[in-house]
Amino acid sequence: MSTSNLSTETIKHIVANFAIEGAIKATKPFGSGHINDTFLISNTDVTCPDYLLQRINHHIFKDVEGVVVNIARVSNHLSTKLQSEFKSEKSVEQVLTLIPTIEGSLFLKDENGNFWRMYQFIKDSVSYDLVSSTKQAYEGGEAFGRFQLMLADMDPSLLTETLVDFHNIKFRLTQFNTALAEDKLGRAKEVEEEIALIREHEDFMCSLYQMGEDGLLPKRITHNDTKFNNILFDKDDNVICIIDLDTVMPGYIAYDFGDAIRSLVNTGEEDEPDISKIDVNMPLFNSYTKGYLKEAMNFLTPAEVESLYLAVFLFPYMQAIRFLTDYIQGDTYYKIAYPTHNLVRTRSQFQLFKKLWAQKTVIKQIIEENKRLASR
Ligand code: ADP
Ligand code: GN1
Ligand code: MG
Repeated sequence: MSTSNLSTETIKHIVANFAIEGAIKATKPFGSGHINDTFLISNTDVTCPDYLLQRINHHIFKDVEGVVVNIARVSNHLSTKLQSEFKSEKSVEQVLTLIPTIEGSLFLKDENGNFWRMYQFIKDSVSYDLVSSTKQAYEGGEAFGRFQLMLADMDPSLLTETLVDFHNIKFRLTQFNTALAEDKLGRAKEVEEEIALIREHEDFMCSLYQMGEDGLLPKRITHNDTKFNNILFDKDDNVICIIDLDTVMPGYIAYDFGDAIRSLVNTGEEDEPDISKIDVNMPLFNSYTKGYLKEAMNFLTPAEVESLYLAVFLFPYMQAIRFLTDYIQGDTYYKIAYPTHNLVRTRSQFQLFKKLWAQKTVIKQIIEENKRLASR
């Protein structure tokens, strides 16, 4: 079901279950996420907050309670940190506020079996699908670095691994190979070039996984969906809040670096059909890395720093495989706007990967240089 199938009456009926202040003025579909459905609930009372209602895709997030408990635990930890040691540096930074139901639960299961949760809406904020300035990139890098830093002393075993193997490339390759073997819709013949590209780079792409298997990378609490549009900025491009915490769980820190870079450096949209528009904006890469390492060098091990480079290539490659797997399987995972949407997304991500791959040396140098600057 898409957001358009949910009537205003249905949304109002759902909202009535949550402990909101004021009264509903209007409801409207919001955001551009591929998995959940989001609605902005505006308030008649200007002294009360607006709200963001989300229907959680429970076909993907099967343990909804685990998801919201993870979010609540992480948000509490971040709030405590921001109120104490981090307060003096950046007092504007905020944390997501979950609004409980009237019965005190962090989510609602409705009579149709749908799952809902609500946040306080952060006013006067913007998020960017396409990044245009090095200031945005630097601030975003710093924010994700601080996010990881503030969580570095929280025990990862306090969180449930709600999506097991989410960023495990071996698992993604197995899923892809299974889809290809079944080839339910006969789509494999359209993607021979993409299959060849996947095979060519498989070994390199498994090297981050291998570092983990070899015990070189600690499991920490990571965000796992660090698309750049999951950062809310104010009108002066200062970060207000990191959002979309559905996937916070134990992971390797390089996951968050790789996924942020994937969405940040691309000069085109994630689903740009004209691949000639896709290139790497290297000044943005440099600024993000600078901001990120300024914070993250406070806790990263040398092996973790080394792993960042691998993630720069792994994330567009793995994202392309995930889109392609969904295309071959018949588009059951990501929302699509037209029949070949997942194929277009695949090609656009592979183009980004190729452009990054062609600049391996420069990418390595930029990480090294910013590591040096942050260590001074
Ligand atoms: P999805 O998983 O579908 O990407 P998000 O949680 O990222 O869902 O929310 C979708 C969009 O809603 C975001 O890109 C952002 O623009 C906006 N948004 C999310 N949470 C808030 C919030 N608490 N306050 C204001 N805007 C928000
Ligand atoms: C999904 O919901 P959204 O759009 O923030 C996906 C991410 C992908 C992203 C690609 C739970 O995120 O992993 O990187 O699409 N989330 C899930 O745009 O699969
Ligand atoms: Mg999002």
